[in-house]
Amino acid sequence: MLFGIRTINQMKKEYKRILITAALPYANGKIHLGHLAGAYLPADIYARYQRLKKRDVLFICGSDEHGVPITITAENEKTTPQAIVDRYHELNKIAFEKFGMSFDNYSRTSLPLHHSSAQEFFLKMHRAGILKEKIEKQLYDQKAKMFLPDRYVEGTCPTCKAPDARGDQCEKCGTFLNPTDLIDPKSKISGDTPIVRETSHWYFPLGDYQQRLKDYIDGKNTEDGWRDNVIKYCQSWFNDGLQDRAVTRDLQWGVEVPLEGYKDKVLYVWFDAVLGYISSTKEWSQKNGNEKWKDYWTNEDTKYVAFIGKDNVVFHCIVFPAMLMAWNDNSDVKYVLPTNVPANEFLNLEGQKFSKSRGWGVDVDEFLEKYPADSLRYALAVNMPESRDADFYWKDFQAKHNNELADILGNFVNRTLTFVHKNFDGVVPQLYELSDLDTAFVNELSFKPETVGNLIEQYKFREAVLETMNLARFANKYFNDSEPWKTIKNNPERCSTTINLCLQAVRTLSVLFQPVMPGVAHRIHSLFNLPTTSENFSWNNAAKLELKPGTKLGIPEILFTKIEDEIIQKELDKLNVSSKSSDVQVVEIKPTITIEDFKKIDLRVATVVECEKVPKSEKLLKLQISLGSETRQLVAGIAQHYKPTDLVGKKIIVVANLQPTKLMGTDSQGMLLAASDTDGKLVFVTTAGEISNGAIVK
Ligand code: B3M
Ligand code: ZN
Repeated sequence: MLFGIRTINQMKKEYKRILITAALPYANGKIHLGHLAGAYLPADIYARYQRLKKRDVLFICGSDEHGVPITITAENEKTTPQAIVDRYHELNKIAFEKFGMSFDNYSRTSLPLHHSSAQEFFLKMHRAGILKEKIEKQLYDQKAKMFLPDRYVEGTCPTCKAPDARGDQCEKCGTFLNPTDLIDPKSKISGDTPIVRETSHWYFPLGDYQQRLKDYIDGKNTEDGWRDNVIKYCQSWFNDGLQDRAVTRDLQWGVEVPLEGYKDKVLYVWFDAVLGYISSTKEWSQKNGNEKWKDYWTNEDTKYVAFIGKDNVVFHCIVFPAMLMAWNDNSDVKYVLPTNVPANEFLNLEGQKFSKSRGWGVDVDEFLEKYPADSLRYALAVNMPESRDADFYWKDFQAKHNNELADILGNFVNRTLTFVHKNFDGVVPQLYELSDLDTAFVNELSFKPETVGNLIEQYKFREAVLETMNLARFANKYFNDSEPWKTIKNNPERCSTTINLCLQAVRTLSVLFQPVMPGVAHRIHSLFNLPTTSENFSWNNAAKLELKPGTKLGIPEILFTKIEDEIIQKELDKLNVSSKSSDVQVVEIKPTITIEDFKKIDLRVATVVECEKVPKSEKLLKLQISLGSETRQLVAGIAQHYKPTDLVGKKIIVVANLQPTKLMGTDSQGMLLAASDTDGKLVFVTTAGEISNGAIVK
């Protein structure tokens, strides 16, 4: 039996076509670098790679134009939601184009085609008796004559008593709330105190699909390229038990509920948004006068990959599949479920979250006015937040551009082409007998497409790009070791062979870098005077020695102009970060440890009860700390940053099981945790709330 199961799992399904979607960004603001690294760049690398594999690919996206935040923005700006979405749809579409996204269609959910598609889904479920109507109590603004969506209500947080908690969540303490939980609620529209009134809504019974959804997710594993964190996240939802979810809202802006007596309600934004993938595909079919959207969506031979950011996992791995199951149970036309949902973690900027309100961001448009899109794509790709959050640092961007793109890739292309023009009249020279060095190089080339391709198939984009850059490194080394500047004088056949192989490698690199840097790839490729669309630009042929001796080559141009320090300093000044403090963050994260490794460290909360300087030491303080059950002495190197009196009474975190030691003759039983900045500043770690001494930190 077990054997049977294994065999089935090991059979790789042959797909005929690949449908790729990337999360539909809200048309409520401009996309930022975090969005690009989260869902869009990985999706684009994947789509471009699959096209180079000559597979049948359709890449779909569009604007998500509904939801309460859009109506709030419109109110704040005294305009209509339509005007807001028109503005941001256009801006984001242009930003994506500049960034090099290769969507086959970029649609928008305010289109009538989308509204009717979403309504069709709702009606199908309603008619099948799947949806349940429930009467509930909700806050109503008598002055504005409307029910208030969660975010339209503000009041005092019942947990931390912050005065301006939102109806859905308190920003201060993070508690998730219902608007009726708020103390002294106020309508954000009229400022009045809302009343509680009954309203009815339609619910989707997500719990009824729990077992099937669980089976669906259990059938996925990391060997198929599913990310561990995505699977774990779903499992935690299953463990909590799936609940009914309301799919309608008392709002004006959105897809109207297609039932008599419900005209003042719309579909919940997430219900319609995920269906935006389908309607965008339908729009693509309409534009092309075909019905092929059905092939992509309803044919079992389709591999459907949905790229998203981690905050969207539940909607793509649980809610959307359940909706599709509900449809499929009641229709002859059956939709495919996502084959994989590669969700990235978040990208932060210089160590802090992107924040529109705090002005902490980098405008994509502005960025691309000043720096090449491909350099940004490369920098984001090699630092992609695949399994943990990552940061964009300006200094790091500069380093990637200057030290890797210019000094490694640019240098190899340039030195090879320059050499050919100087010594071989700009013509691909002959290949003669291969030396051991040549053979090793040809071998290295020949394995790369498969190695890099497998990584991309596994959604390991960082590694894929690192591997590709390693080829450029290897190629530079081959050039150096072969010393063509010497052999041109004493062994022309050797030199000719070296340069032929270097040119072949330049071509290989142009193909393997195409998914991440399409512009650069195109520029390199055009040097060979080969049509870009030919089989030359195919992944499977990438490492073949296809360049024919005698082919005339174009004149090389500088691929990457270095970015000067002053330019980057200006960017940092804009954000108000010193280049020094940004340097420290670039320190590499140490190698991964297991939870077992971590559990060996016994971290405890303690209170400093006494503190004094260690005699004759400038740096050391001697602390008596209470761990609840015992009092201990420890020595900490923080005397230059804190006076003894700064510490008495403070909660600290200590490593309680560190081997005891003596510092300047003073016993120390444990270590205090502190964070240090590049300028040497040290800050001790403390607790955010009341907690007893001896409490375990985990
Ligand atoms: N607009 C949320 C977001 O941009 C949402 C994604 C919809 S995907 C169907 O994070
Ligand atoms: Zn709170």
